[in-house]
Amino acid sequence: MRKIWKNKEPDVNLSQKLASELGIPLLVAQLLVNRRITDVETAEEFLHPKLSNLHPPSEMKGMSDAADRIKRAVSSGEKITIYGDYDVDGITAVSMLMPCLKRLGAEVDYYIPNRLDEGYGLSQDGVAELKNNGCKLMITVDCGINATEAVQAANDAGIDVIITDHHEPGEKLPPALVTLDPKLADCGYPFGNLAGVGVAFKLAQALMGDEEFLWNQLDLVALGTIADVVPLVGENRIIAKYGLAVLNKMERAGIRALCEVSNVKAGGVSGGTVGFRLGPRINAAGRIDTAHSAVRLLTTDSYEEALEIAQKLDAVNKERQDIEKEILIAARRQVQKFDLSQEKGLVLADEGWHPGVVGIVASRIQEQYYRPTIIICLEGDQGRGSARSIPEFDIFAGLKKCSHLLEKFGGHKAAAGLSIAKQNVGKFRKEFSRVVAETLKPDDLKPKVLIDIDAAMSGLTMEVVEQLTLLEPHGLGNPRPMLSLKKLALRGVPRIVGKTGAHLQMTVSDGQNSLKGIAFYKSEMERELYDEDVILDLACRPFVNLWNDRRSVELRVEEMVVHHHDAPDVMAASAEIMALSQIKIVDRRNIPDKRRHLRNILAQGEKLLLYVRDDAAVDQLQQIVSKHAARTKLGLCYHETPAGERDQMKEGLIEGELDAIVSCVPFDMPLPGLGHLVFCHPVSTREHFARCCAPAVEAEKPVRIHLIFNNKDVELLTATLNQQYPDRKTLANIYRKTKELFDGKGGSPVLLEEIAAAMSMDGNKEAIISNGIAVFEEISLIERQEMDGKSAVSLPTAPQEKRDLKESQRYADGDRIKSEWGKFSTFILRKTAADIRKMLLETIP
Ligand SMILES: [Mn+2]
Repeated sequence: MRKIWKNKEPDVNLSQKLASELGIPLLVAQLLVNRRITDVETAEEFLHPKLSNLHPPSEMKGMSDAADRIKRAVSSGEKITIYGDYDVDGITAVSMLMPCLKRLGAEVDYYIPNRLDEGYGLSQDGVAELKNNGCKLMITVDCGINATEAVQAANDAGIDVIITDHHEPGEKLPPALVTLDPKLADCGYPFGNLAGVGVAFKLAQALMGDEEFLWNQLDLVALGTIADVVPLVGENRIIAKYGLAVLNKMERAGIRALCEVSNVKAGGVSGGTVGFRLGPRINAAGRIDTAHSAVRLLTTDSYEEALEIAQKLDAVNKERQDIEKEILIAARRQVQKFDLSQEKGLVLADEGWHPGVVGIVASRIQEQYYRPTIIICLEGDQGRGSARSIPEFDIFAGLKKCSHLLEKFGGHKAAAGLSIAKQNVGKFRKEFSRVVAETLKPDDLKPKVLIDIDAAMSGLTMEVVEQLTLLEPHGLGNPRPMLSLKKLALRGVPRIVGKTGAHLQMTVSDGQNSLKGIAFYKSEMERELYDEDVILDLACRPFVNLWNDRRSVELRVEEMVVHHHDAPDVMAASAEIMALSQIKIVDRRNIPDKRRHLRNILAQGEKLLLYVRDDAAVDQLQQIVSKHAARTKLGLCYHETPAGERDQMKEGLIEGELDAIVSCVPFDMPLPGLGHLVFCHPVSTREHFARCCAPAVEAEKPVRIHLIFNNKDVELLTATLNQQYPDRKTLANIYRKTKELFDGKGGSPVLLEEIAAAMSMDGNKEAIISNGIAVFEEISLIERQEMDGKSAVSLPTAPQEKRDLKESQRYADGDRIKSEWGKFSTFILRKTAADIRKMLLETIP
């Protein structure tokens, strides 16, 4: 789906002021302004986060009461239980807070509900279990703010409750002893976006002060904060920044083990690593298995134990990914049956879908189709669903409008959960889609790329790009900067890279500067870049690449728009030159995967002419084509293919009975309607090359001439020519040996295979000897004959006058061709596409 590019257009005056006051590049200042950071002090704090800028925990209402109660429990030896949730936020909160309390001398354990048996959050069942274990004080983390009944049950069981949570409170608060939640209206805390682990950390801070021990727990706080996708601004930014530094030290056994199984190197932990690699593996524990192993992982001192758990989590995560993939495929299949012009909101439902992964699947479907998406797992006559929305649609409000069809629902603008009776799913699908359609404008359903700044390539110096790292870590509320660079040209040949050939590497230029770019998962766009004179607009993120100790600015290309100029060259004078100027050279010399490029060309379904090196290569290519594009109808043209058959092939291609011709000789007759002309291998001379290109010149529309040979093909052609045209020394040896054998047999014919057996030389011996004898035949030194169906030769009995090899046309041709190839091989491999096109212009008659 083509995305809409949305520019933020930062306030230039404000940016300039900020840039000069802070002494930072304008680009960085513009990015700050885009992130609503407009004054010097806030900008300083943002660019250089400091632990000392963390807010005092005492500013949170209830903090000192909570700390007092916990200290009392410690001194009187009351049992404390930390009650957490089974996601990364909850697990890290438990794993962070427990050792802090232990260090204070508390008798403490924890409880995390089982996702599948008990479900989310604080429950009465959980409280009952705590009571049995002798708990006197319960501290919730990342949950509890709406668990009125469970808290009441705890109170009834003689358990005091301290709620620490970051979720939105309901109208009535649970009857806890103390409730810590920055979302409380009267909380008084200056920062409202802490994660659950962040609130728990404030409590730990209140209990412990500014201790080294506490700062070392920031790895877990950052882990939970980033994984919970809270905005990475304010206090969260300080936590993320310092926490990532602790994570990268990898002193915690569990983190080291987790990074080991996730293939993350020391120093390589970024926000993205946490979100996409570490987080999901920790989450896997709660989703499918139990969360306890994850707590154990993050709290053990034994690397061996940690590694064992990490490997288990990794396996569970893979299992989860497999389940997810399966459901995703099934969900996509459902979407494909919809008429998307009608279905503006997607409601997908089926039996047997795993409730633990439908949220992720909903996100993926939402991203792919850019529509609010709800995935429902049906079980019996009930359904449980996960909803994910696009920024343009408030899905919680949308569900509200359909609430008469739902049993339960909850959530916020971007994501929600629901339960529904199976019989209502059909009605709900119609209703929800109608609500979405009523709310949204057509453009709302097109995906957007948010561009920070339309930049100039000249502005992306090493110094500026280096300073962009000051804006890290990125996440919600502080996205990685996205720039647009427009009207760029391609330099050289884009390359398909990566193990599976999924990515595209290219160099782009604004005419003066050029930068290398990598476009992940965009290799299919390669065919749009066939013309070397396309114009590109990029949405990209610049970064400093370190390779072999050399640093360079490069671009990570996220989106690419390709403009073609189709206007004919006005400089061209005659119609003939016009036709020539329309030849497009698609320069893919030394492309790593030739076959893939061939497949791309075949897939376009245009008429093709493919040139290969020799008869054997014609057959090889036929096999490749029939394997990858079985329906392609091929005409095969060999050295000895008679002219009549060639004419038939030509007619066949024009009439559409053939799709392509594979030839090892110049096919120099007009081929109207030809789309592509492909040199799989180089040819030996300039004149030969020009003859091969003749069908392109006479075509009705521009023909693309693809050069897809490589260094090795050039070497092979050298070897082929040496075989086809043996040199003087080789010829002398062949003659001498033949005469020797002939004399030895008393003048009876000698078989070619006898000569071959008697000689040693490199390459295809039989072919070289046969070609050598063809030269001697031309100058009547040797006569060829058939003997029992085999090739044999004899020498004339009459004495011979001395003959010069140059009298043989074949020898003279070979001499000339090899000498021309010596020069032309360098030309065809090294010169630019423009030079090659120019040469064609000059050479084609
Ligand atoms: Mn949370």
